[in-house]
Amino acid sequence: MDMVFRWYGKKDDSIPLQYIRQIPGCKGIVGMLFDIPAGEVWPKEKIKALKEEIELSGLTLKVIESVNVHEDIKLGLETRDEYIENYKQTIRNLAEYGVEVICYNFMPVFDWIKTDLEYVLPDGSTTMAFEKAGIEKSPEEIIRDVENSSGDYTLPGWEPERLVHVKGLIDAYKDVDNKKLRENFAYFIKAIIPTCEEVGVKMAIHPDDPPYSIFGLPRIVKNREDLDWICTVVDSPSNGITLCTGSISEDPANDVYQILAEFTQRNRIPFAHVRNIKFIQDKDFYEAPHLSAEGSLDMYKIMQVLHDNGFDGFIRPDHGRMIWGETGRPGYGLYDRAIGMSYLNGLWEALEKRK
Ligand code: CS2
Ligand code: MN
Repeated sequence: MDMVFRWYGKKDDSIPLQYIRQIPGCKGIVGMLFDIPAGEVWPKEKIKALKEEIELSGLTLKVIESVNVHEDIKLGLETRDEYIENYKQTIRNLAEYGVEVICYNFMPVFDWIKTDLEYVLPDGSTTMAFEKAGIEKSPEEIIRDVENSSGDYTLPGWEPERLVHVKGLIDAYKDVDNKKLRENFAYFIKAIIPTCEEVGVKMAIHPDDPPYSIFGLPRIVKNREDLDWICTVVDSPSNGITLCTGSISEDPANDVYQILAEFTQRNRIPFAHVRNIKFIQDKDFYEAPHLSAEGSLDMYKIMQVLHDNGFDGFIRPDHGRMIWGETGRPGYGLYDRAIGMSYLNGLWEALEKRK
């Protein structure tokens, strides 16, 4: 198991790599090139520069999150072939610089949706939350809220230049139901997996967040059955999952422990996002501190299932709260994610030493 930490790059992340290096047990960076629009090839020089910068601070770059999938691929438009070719070239370029895992998602229009990015907890820290009442707002209102509370930061999947077209994007999906989206996914994954196998890269799809339909948009990474279908449509270890414990658990019908056990046994989880959530009522929740006692998930059990089924991929703590006066990109401060990583490392050590 390798513990890694997400970082947005020198220009887009205020956390110095050296600080990340100081988190005990942190081995590497989950990196990205923030300024390359979906559909374009990630240039080798930029990948090389990123890798060198990260390695200079004593960390590794083996995981990328995300290489985003162009909307035309998800919509199944004729132009998709060109974007798929570019995607394959990006995979080759990343492999050349030692990348082993590429996290991505296949969510129409929105990468993830929360209704509150500064939900205040009793201890005064802030976190992200999702409340159904909030989703009754229009997509435009939600976007405005996200933009207002994200300050100077661009959130992944919420690039302003893309979101001005949101209404048109949502309309474009009116003829794409879950069945059609699955077909479009199958077309994409069948096209890219041979390249991944050739260069030794594992694709790792992130579950939909939240894992049910929003604004009438189709969703195909919601539950065990969807994950099974994905793993079966191309039966290769290169066609894997980023098992995000928070996202998948946002539907209380999903049994996160069972899903982790099954797909670890099937060798299809090269990357795990491990975080806790706390249900407020029904499906409403906030992103809780990682500690089991603070949320609705049993984090010991999550780590135990991974450990006991021989998990040997990458793990990162997922979103953290904003604490100790820190400001910045919601979910991606330094402190609470560092605390989360230490806690997960502690659980893992206990599991290793347990008789
Ligand atoms: C992440 C997702 O920050 C997050 O919520 O878990 O945005 C994730 O990076 C993407 O869905 C992966 O493509
Ligand atoms: Mn996640």
